[in-house]
Amino acid sequence: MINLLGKRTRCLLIHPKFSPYSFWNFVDVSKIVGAKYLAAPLGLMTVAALLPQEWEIKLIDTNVEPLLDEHFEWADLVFTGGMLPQQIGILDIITLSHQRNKPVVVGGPDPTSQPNLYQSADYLVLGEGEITIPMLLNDLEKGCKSGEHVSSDLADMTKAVVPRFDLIKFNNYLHLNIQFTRGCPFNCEFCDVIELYGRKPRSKTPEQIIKELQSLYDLDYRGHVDIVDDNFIGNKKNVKTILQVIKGWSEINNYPFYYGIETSINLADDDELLQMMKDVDFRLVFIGIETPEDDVLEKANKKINMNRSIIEATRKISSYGIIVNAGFIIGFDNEGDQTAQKMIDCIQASGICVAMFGLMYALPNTQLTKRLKLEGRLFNEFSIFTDNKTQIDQSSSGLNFATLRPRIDILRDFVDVLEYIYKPEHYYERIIRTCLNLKIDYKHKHSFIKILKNLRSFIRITNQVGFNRVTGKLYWKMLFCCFLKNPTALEWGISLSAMFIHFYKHSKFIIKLTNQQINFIKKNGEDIYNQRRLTMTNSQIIN
Ligand code: B12
Ligand code: SF4
Repeated sequence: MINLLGKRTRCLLIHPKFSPYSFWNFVDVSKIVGAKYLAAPLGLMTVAALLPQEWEIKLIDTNVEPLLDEHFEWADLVFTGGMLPQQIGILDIITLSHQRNKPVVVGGPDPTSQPNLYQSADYLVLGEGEITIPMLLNDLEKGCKSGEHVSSDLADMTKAVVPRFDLIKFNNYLHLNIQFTRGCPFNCEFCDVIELYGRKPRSKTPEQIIKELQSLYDLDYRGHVDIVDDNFIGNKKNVKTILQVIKGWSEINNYPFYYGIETSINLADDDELLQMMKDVDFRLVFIGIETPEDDVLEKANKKINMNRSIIEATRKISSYGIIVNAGFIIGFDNEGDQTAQKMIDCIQASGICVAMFGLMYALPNTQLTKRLKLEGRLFNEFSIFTDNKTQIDQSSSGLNFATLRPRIDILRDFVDVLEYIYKPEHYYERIIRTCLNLKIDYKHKHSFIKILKNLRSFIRITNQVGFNRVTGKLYWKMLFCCFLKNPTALEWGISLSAMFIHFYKHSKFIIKLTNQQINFIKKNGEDIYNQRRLTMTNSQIIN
């Protein structure tokens, strides 16, 4: 009999695999720089810090290492969880644990959004772990063999713990993640962040943030730190205080890190904030641009993006040495025939290279999903994944509802835009545009070893893209252009060229999947497609 709260409780945390076909799975790029996956599992590292620290804890991220029988044999208790695209993986881990008679605890964003799918877990621990993990521990102490621990309360971030960064091998990842705040003040109809984490940004204190940075520093991590806040500038006053404190700490520690963030586009309105970010070495931002059409934004309640020039905003941010990556969506209700062209113009003219262009996906529990359900347009089982080869993310599984505009038109537009933006000539044109806009004065300096590693990556990238029929000429042209006009941006030019290896492959894969759907609708009609989607997945229909 296992004593689950005994001193020697062995707890195995398993991070389920993401599909290698995902836009975000930079497998090829990771290989070039000697890593295995984009980012570390911050959720499970945080869970680990919330468990009794006298427990023995092991974290297996199946994106970077195999999950073995011996891991299960070692464990008394298994913890797993994650987001929607990890659904199949989470369910598999429940089965594997049960086959080995190990109790399993499940939590994280997808189980919180759709607990009904995970009833086979022994313990469901939903919502924010800071609130519900103590409830689980309490029940374990009482000897409960199963249970559901739910709370819609939001955690007090000033009491948040430092994640257990020591449980992972840093070299496996392109960058590390940390989180300062949760929540976003805006109210976009399609957004699940505000349903899960609320509209009032909650922040850790500057002292907590420094403690986290110091913890990474003490573990000898150097380089790229991604701040995965829902909206880093959700509370601008607060963020300025945080930046000031980070600046002081960075100066003392010789700028060990540079940063990436997720933010809303109104960052471009605040020069003071941009300068403060530059002073601390922020290099990347991810912005949900979604669509360049104001009337579409208005209907989706994404008003913060309206009445502004995306091109100007991107240029402004780049002028502070910060690269803009962005998300774009097609499939909003009130789009028209001009949508695709406007999207292409916006992406091309702004020079955004990392353009995550996907189909609208109604995520569980959003205002959009509720409206579509009321209108009788939401497909049954709209967010159940059963096939991880074709159900990957919003690009492969989007439009999980009956559309107002003919579905076939949206899908054709989707293909047209993807073909255009990831055509080598157009992508490389954007690299040049981005690199020429960047005014770089970076504070973090690479170590000698990192410079050698970068040199090795440069040789690998040049071998792959510089002597390649599709990208060869474009690559050399871009290198010469950057070298002559803005040599400080050369490193970015090379990195963005490396990313194209992935984007090119990924866009071809998504285009092929989408064309199968288009052909089915052409042959059978949209009504038949919609009827079948009520009970079948997209892949079951088209295959
Ligand atoms: C960083 C991030 C990413 C990174 C992933 C980093 C990585 N490790 O691979 C990238 C950019 C790749 C990404 C991509 C996507 N993401 Co994302 N992402 C995030 C973001 C912004 C932060 C995640 C994070 O680290 N949070 C901090 C940690 C501490 O929070 P947490 O993981 O939720 O963990 C807490 C609890 O959930 C709980 N918990 C977590 N796991 C477990 C397990 C157990 C057993 C227990 C008890 C508790 C527990 O305890 C923790 C402490 O409270 C979240 C939003 C958010 N605020 O979380 C979205 C989020 C997770 N992503 C989401 C989505 C939809 C996606 C995409 C599908 C589309 C998109 N938005 O781009 C893609 C698909 C990815 C793929 N590879 O296929 C949704 C998920 C919704 C859902 N129902 O599952 C979220 C919630 C919001 C959003 N719309 O973006 N994402
Ligand atoms: S700005 Fe982004 S995070 Fe905030 S509500 Fe809108 S989509 Fe969600």
